[in-house]
Amino acid sequence: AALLGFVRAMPKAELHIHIEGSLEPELIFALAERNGVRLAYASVDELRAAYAFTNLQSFLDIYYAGASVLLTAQDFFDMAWAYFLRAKADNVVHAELFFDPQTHTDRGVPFEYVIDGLSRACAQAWQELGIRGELILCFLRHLSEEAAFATLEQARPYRDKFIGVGLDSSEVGHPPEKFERVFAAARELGLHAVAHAGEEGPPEYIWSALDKLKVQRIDHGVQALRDPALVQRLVRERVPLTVCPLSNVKLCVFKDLRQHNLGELLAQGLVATVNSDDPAYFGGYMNQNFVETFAALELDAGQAVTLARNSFEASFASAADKARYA
Ligand code: ES4
Ligand code: ZN
Repeated sequence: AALLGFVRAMPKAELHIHIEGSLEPELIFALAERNGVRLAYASVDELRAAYAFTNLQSFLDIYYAGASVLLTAQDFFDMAWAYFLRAKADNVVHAELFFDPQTHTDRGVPFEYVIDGLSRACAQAWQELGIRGELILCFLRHLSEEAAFATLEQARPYRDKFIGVGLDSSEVGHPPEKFERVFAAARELGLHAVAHAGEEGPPEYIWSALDKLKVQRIDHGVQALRDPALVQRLVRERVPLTVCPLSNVKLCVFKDLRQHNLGELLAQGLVATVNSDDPAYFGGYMNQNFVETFAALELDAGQAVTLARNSFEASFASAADKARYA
């Protein structure tokens, strides 16, 4: 209807997108061919058929396998450029891209190739598409604190090419406090800090992301509603939640989109945003997330405006860019 046209056309910021999760099956096969990488799947259709997930871990296993085709700086550029073209189609004007260097450096790909390809795509997105693209380096929480420190050390010469650090991968059993010291070191470098918390994990992980990692946003955070004192704090401090509705359904956090708590998060005054997470795996990019969620939860134009405003408020855009989008 008219509402959905309005939602599609709204300028918006995307704050929770794993760039490796934008790798479409067709590009996985094209890069496998180009690089002589052998895949465990015979065809695009066979690979797509494997995208039936029961929880976060069942997804991560396939997501890391897909990323194995990325070898050169050009591969990282091509992946991010394809994302920016999709972002343009959805009127995303500002995007903060997560990347997982350890997924690549652990396979022998130099950190430099990863950051060079991604940062060249960000520069071209601004020049040719008018989209501001920024990079956030994520530590894999299933790996050690020591490995995270080694990654931060590798990244230091490229400090000007990324704006922050994040924390992703297997949540349960890997609480934020495992990375307290490495986040302190990153903040010491003037980097922004965010963390996945309360996707599958308990509200306690949201508390420790705030108190131990001193993050500025919570990625997902949908489990916060289980803890009223936590909600009160998030509302009072206006801590944004980067919510990913289609992701949550695909990973069985909610049984279906009509069960999703986005409407309730907004009703309680939380600074919620809508994002795609891993769009190639979860059924769509930004506008697909908006349109399906608005239909399922019967959200209105006022909520659309709130979500778009929240996305810019929650972003790490410059004051000048925020003023332009306000
Ligand atoms: C992720 Cl959905 C999700 N959760 C945690 N870590 C991730 N890495 C990529 N997608
Ligand atoms: Zn995520």
